[in-house]
Amino acid sequence: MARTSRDRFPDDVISLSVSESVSVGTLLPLPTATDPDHGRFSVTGYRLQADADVAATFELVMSRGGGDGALSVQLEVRRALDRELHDHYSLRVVAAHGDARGASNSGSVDVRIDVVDVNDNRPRFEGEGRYEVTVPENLARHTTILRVQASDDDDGPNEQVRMCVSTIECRCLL
Ligand SMILES: [Ca+2]
Ligand SMILES: [Ca+2]
Ligand SMILES: [Ca+2]
Repeated sequence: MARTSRDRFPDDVISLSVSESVSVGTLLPLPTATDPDHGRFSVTGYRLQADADVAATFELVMSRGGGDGALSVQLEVRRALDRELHDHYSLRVVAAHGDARGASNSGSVDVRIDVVDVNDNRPRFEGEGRYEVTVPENLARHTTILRVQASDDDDGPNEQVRMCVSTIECRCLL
């Protein structure tokens, strides 16, 4: 029996979104490839094509279940995500089959994983977050005596900074 058909995924490219606060061990669903051939030429496994960093972050988990015994595949999050370090990952999942003569006619799907931001960073003032300024006693009213700047590593509304002023200490030097 000659192999005549490619293993096929429903789409060539898929996109997933996952929160950067996702727990290690979380499983992300992937589409299952189908193979028009039968027997030893059916889909028997999946393998990951990715660089070392991606491969250390995600791992394929295969299971065979359901009434038809089809082999399903999921992506397991292997280590904590941090959107501020990596906001997306790209990898390829290749469907393997029973024919050991090579992968030239295997099907594949390219997966893009976007890491969704959570508000896990506080605003930081430039410098050490401590400012000192000396002003003359006859300073004119409404004179600008200090400018401060703060930034936040998060994204979108999570990086917006709101400032207020409070008096924490007032010393009068005689
Ligand atoms: Ca983070
Ligand atoms: Ca923030
Ligand atoms: Ca964040």
